[in-house]
Order: sequence, then C-alpha cells, then structure tokens
Amino acid sequence: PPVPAFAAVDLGASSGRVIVGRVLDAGTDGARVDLHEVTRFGNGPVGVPRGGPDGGTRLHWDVLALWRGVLDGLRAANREAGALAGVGVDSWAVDHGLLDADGALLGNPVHYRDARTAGVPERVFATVPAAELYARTGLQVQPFNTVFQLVAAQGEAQLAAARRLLLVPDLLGAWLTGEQVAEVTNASTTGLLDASTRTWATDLAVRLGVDTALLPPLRDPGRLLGHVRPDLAADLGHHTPLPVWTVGSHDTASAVVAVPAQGEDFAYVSCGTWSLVGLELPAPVLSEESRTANFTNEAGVDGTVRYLKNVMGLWVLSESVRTWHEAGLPAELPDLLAAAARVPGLTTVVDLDDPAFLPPGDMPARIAAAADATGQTPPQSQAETVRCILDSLALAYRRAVRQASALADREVRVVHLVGGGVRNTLLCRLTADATGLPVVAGPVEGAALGNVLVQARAAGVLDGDLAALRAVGARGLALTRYEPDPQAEARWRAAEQRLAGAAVALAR
Ligand code: LFR
Repeated sequence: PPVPAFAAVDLGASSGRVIVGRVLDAGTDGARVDLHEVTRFGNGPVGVPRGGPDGGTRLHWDVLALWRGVLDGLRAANREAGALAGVGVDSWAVDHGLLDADGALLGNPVHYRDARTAGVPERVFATVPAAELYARTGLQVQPFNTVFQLVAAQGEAQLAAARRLLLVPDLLGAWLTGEQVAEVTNASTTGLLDASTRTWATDLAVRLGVDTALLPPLRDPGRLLGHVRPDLAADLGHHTPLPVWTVGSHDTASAVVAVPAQGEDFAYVSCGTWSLVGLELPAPVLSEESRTANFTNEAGVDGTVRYLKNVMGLWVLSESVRTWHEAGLPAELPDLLAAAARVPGLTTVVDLDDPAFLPPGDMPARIAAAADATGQTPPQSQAETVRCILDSLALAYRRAVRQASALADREVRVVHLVGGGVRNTLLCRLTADATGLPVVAGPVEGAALGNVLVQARAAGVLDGDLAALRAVGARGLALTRYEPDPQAEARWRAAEQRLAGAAVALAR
C-alpha cells in the first residue's frame, strides 16, 4: 500500500513552508514520520501608507503572496507524495482577515507588530477590568491580542463592513474548502475565548463593542474541515477528494504536540521568531499571581492547556542582523554565533520582554539604550551584542521555567527546545546552564511535525493519545542533549539579581 503523506502548511512570521510528512510503518511499533520541506517562501511586515498625506503607515501581511506560496507548495507536495492524504494549516496567532457579506476579504490582514494597539489594553480595562478578563480568558496581555486589535479598529470603515473574522490559518482553510470556522487553539489567542469552557465569551465581546456575528463556529483540532474545492484540487494535480484537517492551527500548539517528551515533568521552549516557554497542563491556572506574572493559558490539542510566557525570541537577533546588513556591515549568522561563543558571557544582560523590542527596528541601538538605562556597559562589538541577546534570552527562559513551575505547582526535570532555535547550539547550551536542567533539542520543524501527527490521527493512519503521537514523532528524530554545567548556577543567579535590581532602581 502507498505510504500516507500529509502536507503541513506552516506559516511563520519570517517564512512560510510547505512540508510533506510521510507516515512510515503506520500500524506497527515502529511507526514514524519522515518530514521533507517542499517549499519555503519569505514572509514579513509590509508597511502601507494610509489615506491622506499624514495618514501614517500601517504594517500588513502580504496574504496573497502567502496564498500563492501555499498553492505552489501544495502542487509540489502533491507531485512529490504521489497523492496527498490531507492538508493542515498552522500559522502565528492573533492576526485575522475580515470578510464582507459576500465572503470576500476586505483588506490585507494587519500585522501584530503594528502600533495601532498602543494604549488600547488600558482603554479596554476601563470597560472590563484586567482581572476579570484574565479570570475568563486566561490570556496574557499582549497589545496585539485580537480583541485589542478589534477595539483599535472601531470606527474604521473596514470593520463596519465586516461580517466575519477569520484567523489566518482559518482564512486559508476557508479559501481551500469554503468552510468558515475558528479552530480552537488559535481562537484561544483572541482574548474572546473562555479558557474554562472553550466557547466564545460573547458577553465580554458585547461589553467591548465587538460584533459577535463576526466570530465563526468553533472547531476542535483533528477534525475534517472540508475538502479542497474540486477546481482548486484539480489545479493542484489532485483528482480525488482532498481532505483538509483541522490541526493545532496556532503554530505553538502544533509545536507542543511535537515535543518529544515522555511523562509530564517537562517544560518546553518553542524557539522561533518568538520563544514560547512553559508547560502543558490539564487545566488553566487563573490565579492572580499568574495574571500579574503575565502567563497565558492557551488552548492545546486534546483539551490540554499551553501554560506559557511569550519571550521576545530570535526576533531581536534577526532584526539586529537586518540592521547590520542595511548598514553595510558583514553579518552572517554562523560567523556571528561563532564569535559570540568566544566573548565572555553574562557581561551585559537586558530585559528582552520590554515592549521597546516589539516593533521592527534598530535592535543593537535599543540594546545599548537598555544597557545604559540599567547601569551596564553597552555591548561594544557585534559579537558582544549577539552574546548579550543570547544570554538575555537564556536568562528569560530560566525565569519563565521557574515561574511556570511554581505557579502551576509542577516539577520540571527536563527542558525541550523545539523550532529553529535548535540549530543555535550556543543558545541550547546557555539554556541548559541558565535553567540548571538538561535541554533536549529537536525537532527543528516542530510545528510541521505536530501538524502532520494530528492530521494522521484524524485520517485514521495513527491512533492514541498525545503521548502516543509524541512517541511516533520522537522515533524519527535525531535529538541533542545538553547537560547543565553545575558551576554555572552562581553566575546566572548573579545576573538575574543584577537585572532585577536594575529594574527596581529604574522604576524608582
Ligand atoms: C509564535 C506565535 C506566538 C504568538 C505570536 C504572535 O509564532 O504564534 O505563539 O504569541 O506568534 O502571533
């Protein structure tokens, strides 16, 4: 019989990928997944001037370029696979397209790094207090949460014309199949989903002036969304019904499915543009301590909760590289990382969670400013800047893992690092030292693997619970283990205290 092959469409903030996952030896103890990247296309913010000479600029996603990348990728995937057994789509969270009454897209989705939400959370809290919002939705406060974007857009013509809101993976799913749903893992990042019941918090929406008719019916991951429209399927070279399965359409939800963990005592760092650091739990943690620590309870696959913190991530590094390139400086990442490994560590550490690092721009200058503001010597060279970023990331992971473990009352014995950051061996080593825990690094394509595992189970090719899926995923992987240096703890503790002390002084 042919080997079942699934196409994972995985859209990240800097690139989109179509990856074919073949399930080998399905139905045996040796079942495993072989991933092959078929296409990769660029993605990123596009600034577009708004009406009038002083209308400002808004950051958008080029969603039509993404759509073309997806179609080209699926065509190539179908050719490679012989015939695909299914398609699943995941992407970053919160962002969405608005559709008019005819189901047509009203404009390019706005990028979550756009500044339109500045000051909006505070306005929202005046109507629904932050504590009440958290008690219901369990969601961290990020200025870009969908609910804040919708409130920011109130009064704009586009929102007034909108009849439906579709999150990015659901928008692509609707274009593929004609079905309009809100897949629940991604819906949990809107700020409009009840974390305990996993249904829309329509009462909150009403109080905030959000039209509840915009919100589509919810759909769990691992279900049939629909079939690719026959004309499109034929265009893709597929001549029988081609199912589209719902997956953890929030990329982080798919990545967590692919964490090759055994048991429960693990933390994960899903490390790409963002670093998502946390735990998998059976129920949300909605305590006041959890809210003030800004931990989020996002919906995971199979009813799990992704209890985690957003750490600014490799974004700061990629923007630094971009800044240097634009200035005509040599800035090849492998060279920079090698140089960063040679300079002394923990000389300067900054709080990368500062909102200053959210918008695109000159990160080396922002790091220097943050160092100055906290009474530290700014990094002097590119190598020192990169080292500062990686040390600061590892320090943020240390804090987040320890906080999550304390807030959820769950012991952590191993940290799983998944995503593009796996390739950054210096970061992996620093993470082990900073957390004082072994780090198991891999897979690189975590979201794509989780996407394929959930599709394969929905299609009946695999079965079992998350642990069973994880075991299948792990079998096909080459993982690297980093042991912490026991001598390192004192240095990391000192750096942590130095930064905390500087923050206190700064607040005074
Ligand atoms: C990671 C991610 C994060 C989300 C951020 C913005 O790719 O999905 O989980 O907070 O992007 O959508």
